[in-house]
Amino acid sequence: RRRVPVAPDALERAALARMGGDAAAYVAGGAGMERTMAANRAAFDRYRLVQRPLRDVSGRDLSAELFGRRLPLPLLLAPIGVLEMAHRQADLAAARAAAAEGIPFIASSQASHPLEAIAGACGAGPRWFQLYWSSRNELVESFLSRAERAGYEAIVVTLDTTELGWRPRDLDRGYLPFLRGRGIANYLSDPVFHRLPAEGGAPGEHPRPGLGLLRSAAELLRAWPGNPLRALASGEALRAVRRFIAIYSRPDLTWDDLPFLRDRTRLPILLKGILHPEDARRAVEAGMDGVIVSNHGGRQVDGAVAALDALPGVADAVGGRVPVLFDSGVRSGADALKALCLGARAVLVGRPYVYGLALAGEAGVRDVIRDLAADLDLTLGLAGHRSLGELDRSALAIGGAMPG
Ligand code: HOC
Repeated sequence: RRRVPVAPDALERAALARMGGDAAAYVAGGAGMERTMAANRAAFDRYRLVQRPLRDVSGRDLSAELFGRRLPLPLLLAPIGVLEMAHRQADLAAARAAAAEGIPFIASSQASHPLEAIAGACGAGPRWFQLYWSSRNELVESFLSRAERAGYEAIVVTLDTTELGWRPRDLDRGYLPFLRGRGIANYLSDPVFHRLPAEGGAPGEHPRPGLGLLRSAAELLRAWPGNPLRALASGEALRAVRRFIAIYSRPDLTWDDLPFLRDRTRLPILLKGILHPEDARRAVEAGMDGVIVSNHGGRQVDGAVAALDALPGVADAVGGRVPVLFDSGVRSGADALKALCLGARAVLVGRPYVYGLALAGEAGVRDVIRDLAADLDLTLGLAGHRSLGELDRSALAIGGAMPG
């Protein structure tokens, strides 16, 4: 099988070369001038590990507890849509890899397979379900009950993508890989989705004719009778895409909507996309069970605060009442360790596992998880710590200032 490089840059290069132009642009790209993506990486450099020798770091323990389950590692596979772009088996291969390593797989609403099939691929392994809060609450209810029946253990509500961000790389390529990736298989497997009214709102055309999702989707679908979106279109592709986007988008979502969700599931709910301490406090007050500090890997807002810079404030605001998880930019064991020191209970890994998937399917995802785990274990020990419970900000020099 194809070799999966250990070095993060080499991993990315090899995977993007294998995926090819359109898919590579979609996965690797971000919002606007990609300043948020750059800021996410740069933030890791402002926090430095301060090694503490002579502390017997044999017998290390990387386990973390989340919602009553002890995980062998403080890692989760982030929810990522349209994985079919990276590999034919998409979410199924990634879910099997996560299960083999004992870490949660967070299945995306935008998955390339029905959520039940992904649950099957997880076997006895932990799985969480990520929800895009559709404009149709009946679809939200349906996703929730399907997720509960399929044995998902938590719901992750992504709050920063109620509309798709401005992504120049994809706009210039007409979002072809996104549509080709069939990232709506999970929707198509939902009976409520099929019953929703044929016309759905007006998402708005792209301001520049010739560019953008709606226009390019229409062109693509006319040339491509096999695309599942076509089944919804009853002859008119543009109408089908417009309908899907109207169902997907929920720009009017507010804090007042959260009780709707709270009342409809017994599963823990985590809000993903929290950056402001005040929002973190509100999440806890609204009865949420966890928050995920994330800027969606820099894919939504250009020039946003680096997720790592937002983490300490969120952790302070939450004050240990619910777990805080971290997402956006983790590429190495040292990155994960810094997030754990700044208050994260565990971290989500995104693009790196897509790269492993693109290169070697399930085995490639396992390689990425194992490399990250080994790097984290070694770095933890060399920095002078034996378990995650020992970690806090005193293990870091922040912006050049030594602790204590
Ligand atoms: C039209 C809806 O999380 C990403 C995904 C978003 C997919 C939603 C597409 O690309 O960041």
